[in-house]
Amino acid sequence: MNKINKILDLVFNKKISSVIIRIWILLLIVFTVYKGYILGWSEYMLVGEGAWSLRKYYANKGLYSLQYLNIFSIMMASAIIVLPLTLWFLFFKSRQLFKNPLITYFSYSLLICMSIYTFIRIDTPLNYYASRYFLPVLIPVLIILFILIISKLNLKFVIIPLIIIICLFNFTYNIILMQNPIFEGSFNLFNEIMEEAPKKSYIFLNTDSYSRKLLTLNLKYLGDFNVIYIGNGKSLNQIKNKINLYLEELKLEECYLLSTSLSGLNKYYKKIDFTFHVFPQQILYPTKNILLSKNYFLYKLDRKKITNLKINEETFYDIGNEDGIFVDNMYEAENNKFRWTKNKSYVNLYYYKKNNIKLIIKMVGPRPKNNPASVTIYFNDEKIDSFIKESGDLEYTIYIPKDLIKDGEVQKLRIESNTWNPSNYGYNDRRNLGVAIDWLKIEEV
Ligand SMILES: [Ca+2]
Repeated sequence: MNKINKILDLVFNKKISSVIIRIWILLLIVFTVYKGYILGWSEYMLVGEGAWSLRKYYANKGLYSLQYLNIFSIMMASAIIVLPLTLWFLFFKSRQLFKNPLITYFSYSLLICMSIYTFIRIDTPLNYYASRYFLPVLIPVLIILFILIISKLNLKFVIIPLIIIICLFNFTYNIILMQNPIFEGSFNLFNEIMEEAPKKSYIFLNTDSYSRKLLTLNLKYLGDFNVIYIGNGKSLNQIKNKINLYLEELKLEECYLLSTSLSGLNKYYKKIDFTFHVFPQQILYPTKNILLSKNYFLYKLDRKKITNLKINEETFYDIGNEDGIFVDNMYEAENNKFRWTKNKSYVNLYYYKKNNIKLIIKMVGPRPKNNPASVTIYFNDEKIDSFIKESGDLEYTIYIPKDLIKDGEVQKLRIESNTWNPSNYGYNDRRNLGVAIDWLKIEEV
């Protein structure tokens, strides 16, 4: 015990602690500058798995990369000025400050937390979400320490401007968030479902995970429904089997199926359009949200109807016009006519027969002379063709052997290409555009 006390005495001695803490702060700064340089100006951190694979979007991008440093989000979470001021005072007023052992204690605590988010983990892909790591301990410690420092140094004259800066910073975001509510409009969706399905019915969800989160609890509480999630699978046979198993197990005669992916079923459906907002995946706190839309398809089913469920094949896909269920990862529809692809975009083809087919893709839109699109087409993840698309219209035909078609499932078409940015050519459009697609057509051969 004596030894521990002696160590504590040393560590909390104001001269020694002022040396330790100043060296510590210097190390933090030097390390952060060094790693910031590595992150922003080298390819070293481009590799990473899981969430860290997102580094390919932000590493090696110069100053832009630095927003992804944890220290940057810690500053964002504490009104920008609190952390730099705290470190400044600890460094330059250390002797005076460490007369108060509480300040010494909180300074060590802060530096331990800061070390975790610098030495151990320097960056985060989504700082806005990562803020939750800082909130429980680091931010309270920082704020308490900051208050202790202000009162110890008797900095009355800076308190008013400080409060103004902090309030301005926080209220700016709060006001913007209040002006852009994200959960607007979903009540209509629940109402539309409740109009069709009586209370306490069984509803099977065959949806993406966003819809699962949105619908499961809300339908349970609002309509007293029994909600069962059966995955996001797109194979009709799997869905039929799953629902049949549940009906047998629960001894049910009837149920409902709500799906985001099975648009081509032959009957019994009500289509519900749903528009909703999401925050964009970006590093700073969101100041706007993006409007997205989805189509839900509601089916009323019993055992007989389930057995008879067949899919109407679609052979014509009009992109840009009511195409929400076909397209994935493309830009918004323009003039109800076409959509631009990104460097990787998808079209879901509701074609279920094992046939040799040809797929005709109609592309439109400009493209700079010195930068044509080099397009590669994948069908169910198999590379099947590649070609060059220059400015203007192009109807391109691709032959697909029946071996590549998945029986009874939705076929996935992936379109990859290099992109061009119109803002580099004098247009007021900062998107990275691939090719503009007007329609696709399947013909059996
Ligand atoms: Ca079209």
